[in-house]
Amino acid sequence: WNKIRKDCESVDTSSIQRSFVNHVYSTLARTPYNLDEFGAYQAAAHSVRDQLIHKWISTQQHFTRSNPKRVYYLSLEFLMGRTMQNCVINMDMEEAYSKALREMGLAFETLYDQETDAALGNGGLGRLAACYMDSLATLDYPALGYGLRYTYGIFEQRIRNGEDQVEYPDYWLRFTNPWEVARVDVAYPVGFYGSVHNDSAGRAGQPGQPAARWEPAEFVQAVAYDVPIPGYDTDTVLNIRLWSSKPQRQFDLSSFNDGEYEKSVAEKQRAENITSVLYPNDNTPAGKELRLKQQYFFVCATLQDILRRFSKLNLPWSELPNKVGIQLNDTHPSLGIVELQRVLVDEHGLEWDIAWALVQRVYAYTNHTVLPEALECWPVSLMERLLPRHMRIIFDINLYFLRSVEQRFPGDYERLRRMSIIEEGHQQMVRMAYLAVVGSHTVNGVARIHSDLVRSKLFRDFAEFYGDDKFVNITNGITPRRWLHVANPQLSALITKRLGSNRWLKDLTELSRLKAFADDEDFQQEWRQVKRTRKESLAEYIQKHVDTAGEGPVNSEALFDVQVKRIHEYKRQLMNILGVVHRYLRIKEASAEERRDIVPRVFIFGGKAAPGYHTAKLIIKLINRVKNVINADPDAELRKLIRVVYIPNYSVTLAERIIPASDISEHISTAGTEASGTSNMKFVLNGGLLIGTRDGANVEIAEHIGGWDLAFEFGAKAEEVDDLRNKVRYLRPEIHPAFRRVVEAIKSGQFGDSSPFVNMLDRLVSDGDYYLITVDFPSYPEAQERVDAAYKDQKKWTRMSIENCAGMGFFSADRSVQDYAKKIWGINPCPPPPSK
Ligand code: 26W
Repeated sequence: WNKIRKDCESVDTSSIQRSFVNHVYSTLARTPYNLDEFGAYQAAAHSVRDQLIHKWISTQQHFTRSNPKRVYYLSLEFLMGRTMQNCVINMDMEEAYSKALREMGLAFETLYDQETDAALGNGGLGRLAACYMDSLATLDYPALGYGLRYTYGIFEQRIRNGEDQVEYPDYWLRFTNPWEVARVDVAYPVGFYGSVHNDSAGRAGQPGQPAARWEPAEFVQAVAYDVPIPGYDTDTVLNIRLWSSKPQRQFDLSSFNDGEYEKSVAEKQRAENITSVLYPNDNTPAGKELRLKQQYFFVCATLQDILRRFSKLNLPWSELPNKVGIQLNDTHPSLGIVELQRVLVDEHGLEWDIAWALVQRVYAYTNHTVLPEALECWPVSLMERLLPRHMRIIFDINLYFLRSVEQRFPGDYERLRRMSIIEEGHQQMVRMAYLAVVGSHTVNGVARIHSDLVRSKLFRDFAEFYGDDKFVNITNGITPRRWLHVANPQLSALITKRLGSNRWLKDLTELSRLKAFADDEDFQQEWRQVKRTRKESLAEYIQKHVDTAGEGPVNSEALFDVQVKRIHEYKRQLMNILGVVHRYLRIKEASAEERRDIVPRVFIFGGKAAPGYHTAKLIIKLINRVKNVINADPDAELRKLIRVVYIPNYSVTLAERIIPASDISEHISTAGTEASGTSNMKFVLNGGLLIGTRDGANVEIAEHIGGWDLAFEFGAKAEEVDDLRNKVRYLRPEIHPAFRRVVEAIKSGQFGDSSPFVNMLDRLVSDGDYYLITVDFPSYPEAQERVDAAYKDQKKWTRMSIENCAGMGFFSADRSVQDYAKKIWGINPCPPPPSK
């Protein structure tokens, strides 16, 4: 067996060719005569998959033998993007595949474009999970990701009539998925609804004797699909296990015999519904029963899997926290806390207190937002119906917790009300964030300023109660493999050439050695050449794939100004487009002489709005209206100076194209609202500069690159925001004339019928400017002027660009996961033994 297996693993040219041809014939049932590009991609993908699976099996065997503490990363989102190129690069097989296929007359690199994104996530949080899996694998950590295998990923966005977002289903599994392994042998039952029965003593839910029996009324099955994740420059291949819901039986025999065929099919449908669609909400809970079902389905199956692995070790329960660490990616999987308590108490007969101490030592919780409307709360009534036993356990957890608070702060009922996991009101609600805090040993924010706000504002009472040690910061990071090496091979090659090795791909702090060349004339030229190439390639994409209404190609000599991210009021795309209008009006009135001094700009927007988020959709409409008018301005000279592009359907794959092409990118959230941001890191890593507020990771990026002299900062500080909001609301300070003029221009109909926008704009200039656009506006165009001035001096600009990139070492996801491993999980790398 071993000898034959070694043979299968070989990646010399002829083995690759044999494997490729074999997949063309026996996997695809095709021949060279009817093999199109997509078929060639599929055969290549299957061949790469074979390689992946060998290493993956070895890794899993090695983990089982070494038996270290493992960490389980629970996330309802994994925004993976494409896989094939990332795989061959991480496994160092790109050249081998390229050569093998080239000899057969095929260009391997052109096949990458055939792959559809795996887009099982909304934005930052889902992409972060994907980056962390790459880093965990690269550093050989014994980790496992868990998620859901949605049949439909994040919707496809199209722009209708040149202005409105419309959503189309993303049926990404249409042509089967070579990057997963169906595990029909790994399946667990998951129950819903039903009733709770007291234990024999009849004291269910009572302190000291809380065991009870839950009899669910409905069962579905969770079936595992495994997605292998190769590390870079290591043989470690980790796993993301995604659950798919299936009916418990193919059909209900009794109803089938009763002739109720339709009913039995309906039951199957209902089961499959659970993992059918990713909720497209970013930062606002859907509040739907199906979403709660997804969450419970997820944690129920995951815990059965984790506990089955633990039970094979034959250890006492007290060992659980020494073998299992569970990281909750936001509150979405926080029912896992309740489920573990239920299993320990009801199914394994542990004492409540003993079980609860174990639960708290197992879980840790990452918070990704402080926006109040984004915090998940579930109605008690819904929870009671869907998960009656869990609801009782939550009440008990809350009871014991509040008793302990009362002990510390006797008689402070106001405090108890504030800290209660159950929010009282006309409808009782479960505050999932509080549940997550109480059930975890550590809570972390995702950038320093964010973690400070988490500790001092969002969970202030909890920090006071538990002490500050429970609340830590782990600044987000990104994988330099995908976000520099794969996305920008030109820059990667230049950096490797200059540093003399590609060690920086595993130790990103190596980039700091680039500082020495920031003023080097030759290096500067090559650096600029890379950026130019990438801008031309994006211009080409826009020309080919974006509806530009015959406006002609964008000028790749112009400054590319990019804002790509989910559309949200707090991210202030509205302020950006109002700034664009301001600039447009200024150029319109400028003399020919003044115009000679203006730096030409292309404003590039991209991002999806949650389908039910009215204001976000309105912002998309406004951006496109402004775009349509500016790009069609009769003044051809003006059109050379300003251009607006909306790139539809922003995705991981598009990000890989757009980010390397940016000169400046916008991270302009109201201070204190963006937890971290991660695209800011990606842009800077690719030599783009930032314009931004003192928010999220912007603050730390500025520090690491050498201060705000190397980035363009503006706007109110987080500490000032509360006062400013009150001021705007109650005192109505004078609105800046430039801002008034912009609003008037839109209201006058200069960008078409203004009626859809009137409300949104009037709110800004009356008392509804919650995100302080009118407050930050004057300083925003000012910061843009500093950008223009800096860009005019190309040497200075290039130096800044190099210094920015050189400072990015800290923002590698490798550093982030090492922080988690040390500060939260207490796990060590488990590298594969050297192969014999
Ligand atoms: C249940 C509704 C819902 C859905 C998603 C609430 C909240 C979310 C996420 C927390 C939204 C999200 O992706 N947050 C982003 O997380 C990134 C990774 O930490 C940060 O970089 C972003 O600043 C943060 O907005």
